[in-house]
Amino acid sequence: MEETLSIIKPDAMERNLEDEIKKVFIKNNFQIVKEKKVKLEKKDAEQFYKVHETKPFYNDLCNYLSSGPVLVMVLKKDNAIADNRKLMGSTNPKEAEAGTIRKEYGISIDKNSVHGSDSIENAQKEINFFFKD
Ligand code: IDP
Ligand code: MG
Repeated sequence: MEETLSIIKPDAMERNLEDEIKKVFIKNNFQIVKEKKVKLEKKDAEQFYKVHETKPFYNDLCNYLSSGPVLVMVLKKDNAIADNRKLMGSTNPKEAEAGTIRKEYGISIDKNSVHGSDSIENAQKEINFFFKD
């Protein structure tokens, strides 16, 4: 089985969607093997999103991710990384397929409710970032 990192982002936490989104993962056969609620400092967000540091939206993105509590989870199932990306839907909720988390709950491209790792390498890095043990 494969593990991936998922984050319920501040816009969804703010709207009390934490339990509802967790149920979507469980219904889609993901096991939530680790979870913690954290409030990131901006420097943590900058490190987490370092791959985007040259993007014009980097500063806003880091301000946003550190603007309130987030729920960080390790999700496990066969093909967890790709299956989670599919379940999340496109980065822009307006372009996301019906039934995806971002289509259901996302507000805009920056407030799109969830993060999910995009590769085996990044999943491992992101899991270690939040759950070093
Ligand atoms: P992903 O979350 O679907 O993997 P990435 O390209 O890795 O998308 O971008 C990381 C996050 O940065 C997105 O989830 C989104 O919140 C934000 N983002 C991406 N592109 C834009 C943009 O063009 N404007 C504003 N925010 C963006
Ligand atoms: Mg990404």
